[in-house]
Amino acid sequence: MKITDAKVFVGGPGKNYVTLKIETDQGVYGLGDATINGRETMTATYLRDYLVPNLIGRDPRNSEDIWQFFYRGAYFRRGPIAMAAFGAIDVALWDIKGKLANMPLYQLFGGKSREGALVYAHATGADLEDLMDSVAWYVEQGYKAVRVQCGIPGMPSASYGVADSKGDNRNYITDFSGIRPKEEIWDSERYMRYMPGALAEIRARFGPELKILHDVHHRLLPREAAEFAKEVEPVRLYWLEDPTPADDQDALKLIRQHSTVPLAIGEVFNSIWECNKLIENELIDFIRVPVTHVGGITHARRIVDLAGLHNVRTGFHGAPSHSPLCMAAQAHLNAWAPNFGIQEYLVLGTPECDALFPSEHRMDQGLFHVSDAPGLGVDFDETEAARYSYEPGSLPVARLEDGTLWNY
Ligand code: KDG
Ligand code: MG
Repeated sequence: MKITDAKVFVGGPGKNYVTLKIETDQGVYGLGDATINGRETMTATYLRDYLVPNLIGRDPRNSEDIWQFFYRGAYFRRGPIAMAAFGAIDVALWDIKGKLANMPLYQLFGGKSREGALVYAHATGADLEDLMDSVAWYVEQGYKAVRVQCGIPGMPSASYGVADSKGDNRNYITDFSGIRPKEEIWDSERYMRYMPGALAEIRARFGPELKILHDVHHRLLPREAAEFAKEVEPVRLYWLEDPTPADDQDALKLIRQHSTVPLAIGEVFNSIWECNKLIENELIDFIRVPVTHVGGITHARRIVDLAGLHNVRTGFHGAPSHSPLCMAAQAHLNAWAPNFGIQEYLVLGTPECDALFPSEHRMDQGLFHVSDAPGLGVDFDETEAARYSYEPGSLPVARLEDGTLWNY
């Protein structure tokens, strides 16, 4: 069996999804996602110029050898672009493997460990009242876990992840269009004075059962993060995400020494080498890697297994930066992984997105039910894809009030 062609598509409804389709001489094809927010043309170019020419003629069933060829064969290893590009290839090869076996991918991993995987939704508000309405909307839809982000009084611009309306019709206040990033102003002191009380009010309003998550989005210094984590302990968060950048990994010890709040980190990591020490030293509780950005299923499984040995659960990244193909790869891992925790959920559900990526995956009452179709269980409609093209866009940057560039 041989790979005969591989095509790369860039575009989608409101997002520059980078979609890879690998074709074979047996008519079976596989799909993968190489979307990387704000850098989409780079994974597309890496695939088209370097990886695809090296794929043609290979046996698609040898996904491990192909992974090793691209990883070890690239003398300058890793990095987000390379790993996301192999990630798309790897997921597409697993899709082919599942279709050849006539089995959904979770069966190839070891079968289902659960029916329905817990997901969390994004509730946001320009202010706390607006956020409370947004949380209430998700609770009414049956969600059991909700991430909460709201505007901070007096903060000159929106804080991370805030949207201006409720329910499923939300627009992030930040404008992601244009190649030059928008700039937001951040103030850690205002945030630290306001947010612990706001989280306590959310807990008081929604009671003990709701799983509440909060994303600090790398904005605090390690000492501030430790103080914040200590202060929010009574809220009993399901997790506190990215309280400080994980570049300085030893700094996370400071948070652990001062608080038992569960920590979720890793959405910007692209290999096991960025999280093995955090996992082995049990400095985190949830590993947030997105499957395609860590080189696909082959490498993600190694991270999941290592995490399982150290009581670290999965909480795969699922922001709209990933297409339903990445989400499907994660859904199959979520169905199987003995150390599954929760899945971030945003992508599936809009009619345009469903038309581009048809699938039988189903969300019900805050649980994700993986499809039993062979392979990933998601297709890609090339006629729909022809409606879209690359739109220049960029993630914003953050500055302090005095102009100092900060962590976004
Ligand atoms: O691409 C960057 C976004 O996906 C990221 O900012 C979202 O922090 C995020 C999250 O937790 O989903
Ligand atoms: Mg995050």
